[in-house]
Amino acid sequence: MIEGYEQDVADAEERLAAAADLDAVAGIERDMLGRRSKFTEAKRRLGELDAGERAAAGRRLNEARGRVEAAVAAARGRLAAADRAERYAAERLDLTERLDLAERLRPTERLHPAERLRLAERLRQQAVSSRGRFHPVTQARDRLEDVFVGMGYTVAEGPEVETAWYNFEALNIPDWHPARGSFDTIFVDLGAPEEVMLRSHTSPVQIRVMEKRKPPVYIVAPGRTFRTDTADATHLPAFNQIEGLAVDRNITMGDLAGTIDEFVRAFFGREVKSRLRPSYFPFTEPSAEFDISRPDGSWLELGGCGMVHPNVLSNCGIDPEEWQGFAFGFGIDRLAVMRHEIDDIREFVNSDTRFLSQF
Ligand code: FA5
Repeated sequence: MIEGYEQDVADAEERLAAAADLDAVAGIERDMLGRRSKFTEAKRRLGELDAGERAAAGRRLNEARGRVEAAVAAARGRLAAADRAERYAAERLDLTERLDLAERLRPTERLHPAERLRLAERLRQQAVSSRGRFHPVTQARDRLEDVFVGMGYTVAEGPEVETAWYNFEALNIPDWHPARGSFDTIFVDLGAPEEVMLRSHTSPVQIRVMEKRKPPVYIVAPGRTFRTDTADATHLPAFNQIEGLAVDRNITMGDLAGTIDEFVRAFFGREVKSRLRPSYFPFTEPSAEFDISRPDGSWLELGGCGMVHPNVLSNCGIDPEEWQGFAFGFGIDRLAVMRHEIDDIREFVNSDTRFLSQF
């Protein structure tokens, strides 16, 4: 009674691996492990064996059941994943769909006018409630602008394609400087003699603003930035930064710390812990990196900041003896991740409306 399982188990494994749906798996499980199965029957009859034989037979039986159970679990896992993928594909929204009310009302032509009116109003409300909304990163950008405008800053912009002068040199990063390597720059070949690239940070906007405007200057510059970074839970190759620049008389590191503190409170609207760590950027001296605490107690780096380097001011025709400044550059996508307690920054670019409609 305990022989011949090897073949039964191998057959079951094969059938489970080929099972096309969860019902088929349940059927095989019932046949093999159910109350009326050969295994259950054999277990009942173990008592008929003498003690020596019983232990060995019991072990063999358990082993065989274990293999079938494992194959059932594997088949369920495989089919559940396939089912999920299929459901996601089926539920995907066609964002080009147009809500054509006139078309949808055509079958109601024979209804009483009052009834038609009620129906039209219901359809209109449905259309309004399924209307699109701003992407959470755009919402974060708007909110950041509001916070800084409230603090007296104006909003500046710069191009996404930059020359080496703006992206690096004017920022005190000459071409021999090792810091150039740390920006993982994406270069663009436009056939021009000068080096052209997708900007690797929003700091070039500092230069563009200071070239045109004389101090005092208080600006923020949000925008897209690009690096050869591989996407992971905290990185995207195309991401957003917000640059801040304040140039005035008698500006100190204390003003910088106070500004960051104020912005964190206004942006998050709750108590979050933040810290400044000494760091290095060629365009600021001294420099710091700015982290905020995650719910699990770990720290996420949000950006860099520091006192504008005198060479950067001079490069823009501003006398560093007379004027001082501070600057910062934060990742907007990371700010949005923190604000909504999202685990993976890649969610922002998957364009899954079920995810995006939560914000
Ligand atoms: C800079 O880009 C400096 N320009 C910041 C700065 C400005 C310093 C002004 C001093 C004065 P960094 O490479 O550390 O520094 O990037 C700043 C922030 O951008 C990071 O802290 C992070 O929040 C965000 N960031 C950088 N790379 C990525 C990426 N691949 N994906 C998402 N966010 C990123």
